[in-house]
Amino acid sequence: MIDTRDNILEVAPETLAGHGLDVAAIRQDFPILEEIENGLKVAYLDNGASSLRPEPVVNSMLEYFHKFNANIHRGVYRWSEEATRRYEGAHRKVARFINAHPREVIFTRNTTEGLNLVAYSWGRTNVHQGDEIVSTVIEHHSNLVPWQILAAEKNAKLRYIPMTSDGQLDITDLDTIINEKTKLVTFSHMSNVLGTISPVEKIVKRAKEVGAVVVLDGAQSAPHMQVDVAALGCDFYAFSGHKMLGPTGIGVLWGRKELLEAMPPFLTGGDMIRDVTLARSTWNDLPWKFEAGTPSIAEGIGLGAAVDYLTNLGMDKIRQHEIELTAYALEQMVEIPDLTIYGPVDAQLRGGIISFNLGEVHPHDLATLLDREGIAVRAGHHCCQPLIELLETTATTRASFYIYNTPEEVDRLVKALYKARTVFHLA
Ligand code: C6P
Repeated sequence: MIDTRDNILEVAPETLAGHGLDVAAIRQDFPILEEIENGLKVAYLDNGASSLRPEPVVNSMLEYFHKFNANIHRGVYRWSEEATRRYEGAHRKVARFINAHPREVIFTRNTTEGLNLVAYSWGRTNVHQGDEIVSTVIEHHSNLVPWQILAAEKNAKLRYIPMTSDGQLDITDLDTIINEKTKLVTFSHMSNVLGTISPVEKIVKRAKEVGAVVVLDGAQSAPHMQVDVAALGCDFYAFSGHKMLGPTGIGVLWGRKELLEAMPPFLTGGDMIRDVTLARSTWNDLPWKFEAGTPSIAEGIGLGAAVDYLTNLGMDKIRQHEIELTAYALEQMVEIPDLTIYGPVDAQLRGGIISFNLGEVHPHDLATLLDREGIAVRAGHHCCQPLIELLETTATTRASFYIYNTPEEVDRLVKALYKARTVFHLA
């Protein structure tokens, strides 16, 4: 079989000089922000659900469609070779982005698929009756349901790290929760409801003491802070392209080479095999062993462009921008009567995510009112039903920030919340 995957290293993206983010310049790359709805520009504060895409990302995908649209790894003609080069190049860009080896970077559809891959492939091989799996009470359903199914299937026990009253992981009893029976510890790097950043170092240290494998759900952290998987000390790290300026339909699972090599494949079929006879098959090298079938080619290329864009801005500057914006928002929001804010009030302890409730007003009603003011937020349980129950509510409204959000947009949110107090007869 002809196989044209390449070993070309893309040129490292240059770093822009300067201090802080030039938000005005960034906004120029997002023409959607100029769209007018009901006479207003939209303040897009639903980045926790999905980010917007800048022109370089859109253009990188258009270029594929316009100039070298073809399947990868198979054709010896120029279009296919170029598509292969760009798609593989995106693996290298992502690898650099998280300080990993490209062979350990598997392109998936999203975080959900990455976590399921670990649960099915690593989990079903390594978790046995009587073993324990440790997760936390603040997890997204994507980092909960796969482990519930695995535990039920294997007759293993699922244990949870609890939460403090201000929405941080309570690691007081970590040494008991993670013990000699623990095979796997899995938790979100940053909560999508509370914004809380997890104490990775402490949990990883304890997990390693008992020889457990550590899975990090990076859906909310990879887009917003510098991630170095080697420094984090975890074994798997999953995230989604669409929350970090990339397209939907593409995500990443990073895993340690030794673990990935020892694991059976997750999905099987084309491209993930080395040799197939009627009797048996052998598997391709990493990462292709875990990328069965024709992948999301344009989306992979788009993710590569997104990573370039973020790298050019600088992840530390992005984090700093979000800390400032969150602190500015919290400072004003704590003053709003009847507003309950979930999670720690210190912006350093959280990402750019703020969940809240206004008196007894239903979050969907509040989100609808905010929409009329040109503010896009999410309302609901955010795919975290157990956590929402622990917060003793049924849903929250959530504002989540990114590189293009401004203090003026925060002011609009705050003003609209005061207006909501009047509309809903709280004032
Ligand atoms: N959270 C939100 O609005 P997918 O859907 O596979 O790209 O990501 C799943 C996922 C996993 N973990 C965390 C911490 C997440 O926040 C998400 C996605 C979105 O909060 C959609 S529910």
